[in-house]
Amino acid sequence: MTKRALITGVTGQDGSYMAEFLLGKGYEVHGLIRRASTFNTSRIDHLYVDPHSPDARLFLHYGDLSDGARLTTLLAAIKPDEVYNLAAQSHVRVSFEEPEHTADTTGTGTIRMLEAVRLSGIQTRFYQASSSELYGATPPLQNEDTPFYPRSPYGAAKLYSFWITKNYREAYGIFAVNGILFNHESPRRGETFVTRKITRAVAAIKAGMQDYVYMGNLDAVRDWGYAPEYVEAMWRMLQADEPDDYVVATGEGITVREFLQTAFEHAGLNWEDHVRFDERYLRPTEVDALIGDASRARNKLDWVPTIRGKELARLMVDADIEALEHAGRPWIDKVQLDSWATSVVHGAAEQ
Ligand code: NAP
Ligand code: F7E
Repeated sequence: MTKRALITGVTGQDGSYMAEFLLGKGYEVHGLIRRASTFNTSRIDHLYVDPHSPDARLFLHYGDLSDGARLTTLLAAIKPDEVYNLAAQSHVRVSFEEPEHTADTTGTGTIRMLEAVRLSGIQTRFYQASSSELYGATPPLQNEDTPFYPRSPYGAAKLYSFWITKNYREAYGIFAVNGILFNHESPRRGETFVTRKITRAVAAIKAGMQDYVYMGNLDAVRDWGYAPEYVEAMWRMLQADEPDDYVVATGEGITVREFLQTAFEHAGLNWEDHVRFDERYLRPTEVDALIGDASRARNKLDWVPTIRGKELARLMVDADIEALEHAGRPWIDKVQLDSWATSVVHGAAEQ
């Protein structure tokens, strides 16, 4: 029997890799997308097959985590075997500017999804995208027993989602799991997260399109892993015999400064010549250090990461240099090239 999955946040970094992964496993994949005035499906366009075709296995549905009635109707209609709740306002700095919206999407959105599962009465397995931001001020190493201390509206919203997922598991017997994922990146990472901001800037500086990139706190330590490996961990959680919560991390932390240095050096550049400080990128409360202990995932799910921090930096620099070279081809409209440069320099209200 073909398995059916529903992915919220299918247009995001993780959602796109998850769709790819599940299609590769023979699943029928349904994705929730938000209506926008411009196309927002660039990360999954390569997976799309006209739904009229008998070969189509990816189906997209309009919806929003703020619209509980729509989520309930969709769950009942699709009857998925597995739900991956990946949608969220996922930017920590932005959550200080839009705390209420973040609470509504990243927090309350989860209860709307869980209610949709409960009310549909179907036996679906539910994955909640929890985050290492739950640990916040609690120092590393962090594992499933480490106390939570969130440091942002984003972290606080994810804390609610973590506990309500656990509560629905205990109260209603739903196979609901939390993946407590540490930072994970890729060439598809949103352009305003620090890794991608850096690797895009390296590509643009190398190409002579800009001279500087403006950054905030370079002392923060993060445990950066590779997103395609992390979506496999999510899937493994839903294949387990019993529902549980799992840390997913590489176990190695490096500073933002070390990531910068590695990325610039990989392109033959000295980062100190090109990086400037802008306090705009500081946060009212910072998370100093996140390094995860993923022993439970290794022991129970047989999940082991292979790509970490500095290797990831090099991989992402290569991808952004190549992307820019493609954008610079003569048959591409110059406007596209300009808009790349402009968005790197001005950051399009970047964080
Ligand atoms: P992302 O690239 O920012 O993607 C977020 C997705 O959520 C996008 O598809 C976005 O749609 C969708 N979305 C946002 N608000 C929505 C709403 N109100 N209704 C429906 N969809 C909405 O995030 P990601 O990096 O893939 O992360 C996936 C999930 O894991 C998120 O929940 C994030 O908080 C969590 N997480 C991420 C990391 C990490 O390091 N990447 C670590 C731990 C946890 P649009 O494309 O239309 O904006
Ligand atoms: O910041 C510092 C910043 O925005 C990492 C999300 O996926 O992972 C992500 O949250 C660090 C922070 O990610 C800039 O202060 C310095 O210490 O890439 P980031 P994040 O806040 O760790 C967690 C696990 C999630 O769950 C989230 O969804 O880098 N930093 N200078 C900067 N950060 C940004 N964005 N821009 C800067 O200029």
